[in-house]
Amino acid sequence: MANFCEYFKGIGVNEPLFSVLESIKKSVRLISEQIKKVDTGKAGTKNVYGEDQLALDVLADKIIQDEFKQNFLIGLIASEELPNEIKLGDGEYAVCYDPLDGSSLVDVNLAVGSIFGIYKANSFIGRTGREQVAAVIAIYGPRTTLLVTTGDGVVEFRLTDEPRFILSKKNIRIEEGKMFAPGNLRAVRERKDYLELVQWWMNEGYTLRYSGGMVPDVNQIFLKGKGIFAYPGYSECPQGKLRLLFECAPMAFLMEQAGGAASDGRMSILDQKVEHLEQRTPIYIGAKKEVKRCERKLGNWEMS
Ligand code: P6P
Repeated sequence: MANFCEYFKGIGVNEPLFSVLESIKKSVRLISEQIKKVDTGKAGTKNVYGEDQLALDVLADKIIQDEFKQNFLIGLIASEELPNEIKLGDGEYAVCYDPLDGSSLVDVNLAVGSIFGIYKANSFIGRTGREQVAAVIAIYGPRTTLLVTTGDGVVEFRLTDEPRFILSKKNIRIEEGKMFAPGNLRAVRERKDYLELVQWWMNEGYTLRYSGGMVPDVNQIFLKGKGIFAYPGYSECPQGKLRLLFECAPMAFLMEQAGGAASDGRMSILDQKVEHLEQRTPIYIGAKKEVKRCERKLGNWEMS
């Protein structure tokens, strides 16, 4: 099987973008090694959302920052764990990332992930996800894998014992099939539209697949080639919990590249403009037909 370099050179990815992907790849390998051995306790600090940071959150962020600071092509970064975007230099690439999404799942030994969105920009403010030139998710599970798109479809790489990332799946596509990942289920207490949709999925015999980690939950949709992940808003958080820039936009780019869709209930996630780094959005991501169903059933909800 092709390795990371052979694959991207083979599809004509230019040297600068490949160099950025290499920096991401190396940081993922280092994080994968640390997850296995580092304490899963709290770091004693909070992120910009007031959420307790775990030692692993802080460590993963440091690993990524250290890697990116060594790549002069990366001129701007933004991390879900930091309050502001950081200018590193004059590099043409801007990389936003969630260093360890779902990190609290590590202490119950469930899979977690990292999420990266790559732009050519000198600020993330004002961008839309459609401007991304690449997106990567890393899944730290029984295996460490990467799903990558540079705008030419979606492929998977698997980390071997060498360690090396080898191409493990090409041309990942989303078709149809009955699998659902209903996030924020607590919302059904007030959102009858969501309650009715969840009941519809159950009555139709959909298979429930929800771990509480967005990366493994959406990765499952990519690899099974079917399904829908939903995380709606409700009165306590009208825009939902998930962040546009760090989580939803990179996932949406990958999903559209695999023939799926991602919506906030009314428009493509990729067409939402980033007004501020902490921006959250409801998200319905997966097979096109499933996303359309969510738009029909949930798209008219307004905070009452
Ligand atoms: P809930 C993890 O904390 C996360 O940010 C996503 O990875 C995941 O999809 C979501 O929150 C889970 O949220 O409300 O089910 O705990």
